[in-house]
Amino acid sequence: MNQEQLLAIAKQFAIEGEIAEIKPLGEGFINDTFVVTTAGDAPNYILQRKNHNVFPDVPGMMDNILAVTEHIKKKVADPMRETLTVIPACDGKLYVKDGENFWAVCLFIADTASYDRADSPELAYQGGVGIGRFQALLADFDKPLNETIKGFHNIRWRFKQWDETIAADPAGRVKDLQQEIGWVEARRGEMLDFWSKVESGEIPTHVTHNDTKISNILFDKPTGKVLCAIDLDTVMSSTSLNDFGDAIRSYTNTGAEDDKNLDNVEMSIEMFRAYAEGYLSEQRSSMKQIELDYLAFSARYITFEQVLRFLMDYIDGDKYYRTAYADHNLVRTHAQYKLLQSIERQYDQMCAIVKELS
Ligand code: ADP
Ligand code: GN1
Ligand code: MG
Repeated sequence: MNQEQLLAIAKQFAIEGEIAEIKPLGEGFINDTFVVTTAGDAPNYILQRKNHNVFPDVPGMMDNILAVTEHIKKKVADPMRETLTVIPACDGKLYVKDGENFWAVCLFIADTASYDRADSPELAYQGGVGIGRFQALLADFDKPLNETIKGFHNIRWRFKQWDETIAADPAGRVKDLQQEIGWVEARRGEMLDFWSKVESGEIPTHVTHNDTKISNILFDKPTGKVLCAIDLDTVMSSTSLNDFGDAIRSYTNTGAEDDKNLDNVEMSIEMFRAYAEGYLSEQRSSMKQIELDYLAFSARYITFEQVLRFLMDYIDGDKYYRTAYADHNLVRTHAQYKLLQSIERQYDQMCAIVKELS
């Protein structure tokens, strides 16, 4: 997309001020994100092309985002900074449809920092506070939410997709992946056992974020404290354990999600403790015993799910995640599997920490 095309899209939103520049931001796996800078005192904006192959109902997704952010705004001291602000299009819709593509805009929150990895326990603690608070603010949200991605963290559904993808083998890669497929199959039973507890209602469901990696949290630059959860595309009803598990997958990894050097990848127990401490400081009193009992397990669950999803996409011929080179999804699979093994090795210690903190 060139500046002119981007400008033509941005101008269809109810943006204040004169647009000075539109620049790409970051390297998302799913959406394309741009910063819209305006001249003078007007605010800046985030413009996003939402990936409608991943999100089949972008209007429904935007309705979810508007509903939860309006709910949060009523409860916080600084409503323009402590959650996203959706900027509608000039015609009142929450998106602009341009051919095949859907676009959305929100306010750019200034004086914030975001990170790709946690480099201090203090940051991990703050991240835990951020997600704990996000869930607490939405605990009394009682409108139905659209299911923006079917069965997103439902491992029974993921195994259905997995079985179909392996049977179809569209890229002819299955024959070379027997070891990796074995990693997934060896854990099928325990993962389904956990999910049956969610299906039966034993583990309750709440409004959850569902994509809690560290880059989806904004921190306030002047104070270093957590400000808000962003990237609300996957806000849906699920177990809050998924938000904890996905954050642990991200904050505790001593390497990168796609590290080629597996020696870099371990689960840092120090970061685990810090994140759990922050999260429980907000959530401890509202959690059921069974949620505490499975808190540490959720890190195994979500990291396993990520191994399955990266490998499934590789088998499928790389259709879901954006990749930077030919076997990127396989590299991600190996790095996440190394992390899963590290989590499994330290699981007893993780359970002991949760017990101590709760
Ligand atoms: P993606 O779907 O590509 O992951 P995100 O919504 O997470 O897109 O945005 C990518 C990055 O852009 C974030 O990690 C953050 O650094 C920055 N960002 C996104 N929204 C805002 C915002 N409203 N204010 C400031 N920075 C933002
Ligand atoms: C994607 O959109 P982003 O980059 O925040 C993915 C997550 C994965 C993550 C892995 C909608 O998150 O589920 O955990 O990549 N989001 C979607 O880094 O599939
Ligand atoms: Mg993101």
